[in-house]
Amino acid sequence: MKLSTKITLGLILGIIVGALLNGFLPGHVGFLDKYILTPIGQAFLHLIQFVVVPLVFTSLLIGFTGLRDSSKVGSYTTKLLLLYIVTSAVSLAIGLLTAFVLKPGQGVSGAGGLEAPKTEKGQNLIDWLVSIIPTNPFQAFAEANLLQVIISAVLIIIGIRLVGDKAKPFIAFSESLHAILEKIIGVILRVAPIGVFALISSVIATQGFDLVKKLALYIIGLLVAILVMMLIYALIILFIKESPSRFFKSFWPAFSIAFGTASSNAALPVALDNAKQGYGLKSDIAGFAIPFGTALKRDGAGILQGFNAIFVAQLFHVDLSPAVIGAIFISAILVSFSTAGVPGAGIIMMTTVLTAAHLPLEGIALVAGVDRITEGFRTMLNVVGNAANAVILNKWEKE
Ligand code: DAS
Repeated sequence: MKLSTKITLGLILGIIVGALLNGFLPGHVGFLDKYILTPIGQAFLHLIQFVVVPLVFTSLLIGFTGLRDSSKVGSYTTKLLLLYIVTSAVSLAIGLLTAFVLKPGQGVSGAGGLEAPKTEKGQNLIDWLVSIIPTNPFQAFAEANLLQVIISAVLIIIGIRLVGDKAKPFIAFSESLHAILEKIIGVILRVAPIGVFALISSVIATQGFDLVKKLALYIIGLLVAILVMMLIYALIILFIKESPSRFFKSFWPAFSIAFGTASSNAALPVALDNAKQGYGLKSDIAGFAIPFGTALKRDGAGILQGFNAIFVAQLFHVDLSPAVIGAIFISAILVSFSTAGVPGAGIIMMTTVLTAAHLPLEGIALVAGVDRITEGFRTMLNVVGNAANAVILNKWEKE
């Protein structure tokens, strides 16, 4: 059986088993989740995170040191940023529109009495730009700060180009490390079906469904917006004369791991493999675009922030003036670029958007309870957007 089929089976079985546990063994769920499902799921997440940082570093290094034309680094970065800004604006607009049309916040009783969970206040743009420059490459590696790892790699690549022959042993070492990491990924992926099974069944088994019923329109609205954006990507791929079905088939292992783990970072090693071996992207493009997108590109997070802000405004009967909508739009785009690729990151960033639009933070407490239900889908969209933009760049470069 193919790996992607096994992972899909793991997901489906996880949903069924989780629902059965939730429905028929509610008294035992706590024990089963604490001692079996969560440890297995976390162990799998740790295994896959083990390869992320060295893999990003070595694939960038191999990709760019192999290039004759060093201006490619700048050209890939500019083109990708341009694509990201346009597609992120589209996804955010879809999130806002869906919330305006479905009105998920109307008729829901407010979050009165609930306290907003502790969330971080986001940085402003200039602070953020300064913060992505690493002061210590080892710290960037140790903290798995992907943007800093990428910038460290680019600086080292510049050094390698200037040094010439003396850098050859370092490049040979990186190539060897990269080959080893690829083999390790192959081994880890053999247990992926069990890992995603444990993660998904844990989510469903421990979910309280009263809140889900109360916020049904919120959940449905988010899922609709995510689906529409995925369809738009399928259309864009068709438009550039590539095959959407080949795209979704080749990247399915990465998409399903994103869904199961709710972490774009965890899906990165698989996405990289799918891009090169599965879809056949040019190796230097895949090696740059996939890590770059994993660090920056989050369509699902943008949709979440836009949709959620309108939801909170409806919940607390706040008038949405053009100035408020503008504040939501700009802050949500920036937040989508700085949301980490780890579970729960979207919720942490909500404060920034709500504060920018002067909306009450109490809404976060209400939606935090159902966030994990939609998070798998939005993380999947994050990876879909990342992969699709890499495919577009590949085509753009070919032409
Ligand atoms: N779960 C996240 C991701 O890994 C981001 C989010 O919470 O929106 O992509």
